[in-house]
Amino acid sequence: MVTAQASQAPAISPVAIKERTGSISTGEILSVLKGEITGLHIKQAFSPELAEEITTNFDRNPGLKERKDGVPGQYVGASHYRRNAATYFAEAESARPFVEALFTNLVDPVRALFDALKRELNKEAIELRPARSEHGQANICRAICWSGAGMYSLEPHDDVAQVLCAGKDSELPAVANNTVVALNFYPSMPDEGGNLRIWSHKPSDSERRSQGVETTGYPYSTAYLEPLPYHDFQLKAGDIALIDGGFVHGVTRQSGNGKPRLLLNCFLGFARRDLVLWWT
Ligand SMILES: O=C(O)CCC(=O)C(=O)O
Ligand SMILES: [Fe+2]
Repeated sequence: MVTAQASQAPAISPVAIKERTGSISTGEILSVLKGEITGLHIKQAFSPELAEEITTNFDRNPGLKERKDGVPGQYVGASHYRRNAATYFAEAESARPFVEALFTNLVDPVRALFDALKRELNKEAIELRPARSEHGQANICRAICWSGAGMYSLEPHDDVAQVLCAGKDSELPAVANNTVVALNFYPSMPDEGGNLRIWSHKPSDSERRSQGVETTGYPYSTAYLEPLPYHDFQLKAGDIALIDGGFVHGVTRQSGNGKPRLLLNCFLGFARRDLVLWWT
């Protein structure tokens, strides 16, 4: 039975991590999109003043809601997770004014990144645009505070299962043939905890099935992940992190001064050689 047991152990995939301080470059974003870098952490990538103003706009946002899809958190915007294309894009359309209100009178740092990436990709005849359908199109990002009460404020998961299951009428499943990149901006962080943890494991379809998470990618158990090495990104307000969302990742419990952990997030990836889509 040794062989049967060995085949159940999660496969280890090496992670390539890059961490530095400064402005993010479009070349680095492309390296994550191409799968050359697994995790990119840019410290002090946007200003503390901008970070604080976005956090205030989140706290006061009339579109702030509690998540009701089994993942504990408060959010502004729309999530395609466990939704079909019609529902997701309709929600994205109705949430748009609230997402825009996060950036009232500010230079939106997420849009600035996409504008720069778009110029770079256009030079290679690659289009960059939001995912869309007859029901609407994706917003630039969503804003979320995770509120899981256990060891993780966001349980370990992968971002690919939800893309594979986005529905036949959706543009998204094509992206799962390539790297699904999660793009994360952190406007507010507690002094301790709230690390983004990435495990050296990119589950296959059969590994997902063995864990019963083939349609959601969420959550992977502590027992399943126990034998695997991991890397913790220790984030501060003003940081940006990009990861290959196919790798299992989660957010450690936060402690410290009670400052909220606020995330601006979206996903992006190649749907075709000449098309990069983003969605939330
Ligand atoms: O909050 C984070 O750092 C990660 C968020 C995440 O994994 C997700 O939104 O899928
Ligand atoms: Fe994720």
